[in-house]
Amino acid sequence: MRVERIEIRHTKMELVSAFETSMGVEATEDHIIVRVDGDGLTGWGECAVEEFPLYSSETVQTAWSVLHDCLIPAVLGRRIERVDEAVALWSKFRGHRMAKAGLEQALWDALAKAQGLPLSKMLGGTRDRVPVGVSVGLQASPEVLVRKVAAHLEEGYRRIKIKIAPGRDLELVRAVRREFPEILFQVDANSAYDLSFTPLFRAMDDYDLLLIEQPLSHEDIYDHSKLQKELQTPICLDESIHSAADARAAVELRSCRIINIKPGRVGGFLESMAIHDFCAANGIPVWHGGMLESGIGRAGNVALASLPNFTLPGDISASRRYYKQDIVEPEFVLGPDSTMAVPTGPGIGVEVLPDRLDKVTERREEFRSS
Ligand code: SMG
Ligand code: MG
Repeated sequence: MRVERIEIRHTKMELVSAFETSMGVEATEDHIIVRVDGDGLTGWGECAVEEFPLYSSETVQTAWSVLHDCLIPAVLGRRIERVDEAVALWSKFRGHRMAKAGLEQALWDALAKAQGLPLSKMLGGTRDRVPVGVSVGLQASPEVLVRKVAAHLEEGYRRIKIKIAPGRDLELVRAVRREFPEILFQVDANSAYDLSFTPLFRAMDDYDLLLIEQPLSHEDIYDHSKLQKELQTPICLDESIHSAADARAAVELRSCRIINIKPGRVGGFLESMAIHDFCAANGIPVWHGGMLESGIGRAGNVALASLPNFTLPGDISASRRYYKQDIVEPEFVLGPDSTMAVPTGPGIGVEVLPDRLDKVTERREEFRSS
């Protein structure tokens, strides 16, 4: 296709309930939606950036600037037949992986539509339903958390992840495990600890956790190898893995036994697939993380999670768990046995609703090839 027009929008969507983690609390979610047009095709993507550099160093502002100054000029007016051609055009620009991933997704969507194929098939997906779970933020007390978990189990989620933070950890794990002895259960620290907390994590070995996600620094791989040696519970890395090279370092150092893949964090689906394949070849299970995406990003996440080595349930919940109204149709719903159906229509397989998108748009800019 010839890339004739690209539009970017800063969107702000109100969350159904505020999400608290060791990094802070958020009540609204800011992202960038990317639209690419060419040869009568339209592709959509989402940059999973946030308002502030808390989870990642990228923000709406940094991604906007890099899209505007570097990534969009690299592809606008060009003929792109395969996504790797676009990635080659912008690979000289370092970092800014969430910005790249949003534009990459829009190109994948358009190119999949050009072939009449669902994104899942383009990426090498092999399943029509993917196992999913829910990520529960920090709550006012262990009792409130237990009630919240009970409500999600009632909705049909079979895997629960809770957020932990220093001083709000073992007590929460104990409370949830006591109430629900059988559930698939894991924790996410979002980098809030250091090695001095090794005894705390060792104590978590008694609670049959599926994994402990990103206990140490967001930039660390080495200290995680020291911690993993002390634990029976697998460590799963999230923030520290930005590329297939990072995944290789983490696996060779034995810093983790499981990896969380988010296309935004690693720069897109191509890099996600490289991590997926490396992990598959090395006996490391992967699962799909979440960045509270709208239905546009979620459609991409579900497609990627249909690849064979995504064997653990993803942080991919129903649209309603995040937003009163999604900006796509059909919205994502929880299916039987805590699974979600992989869209089967061409591209991302959902329709973007223009009025809903307009309603949540804070700023918009359009680029046309001459
Ligand atoms: O999309 O369901 C979701 C959220 C999953 O916990 C989640 N994401 O570290 O894994 C993680 C966090 C990152 C976002 S917190 C602002
Ligand atoms: Mg995480």
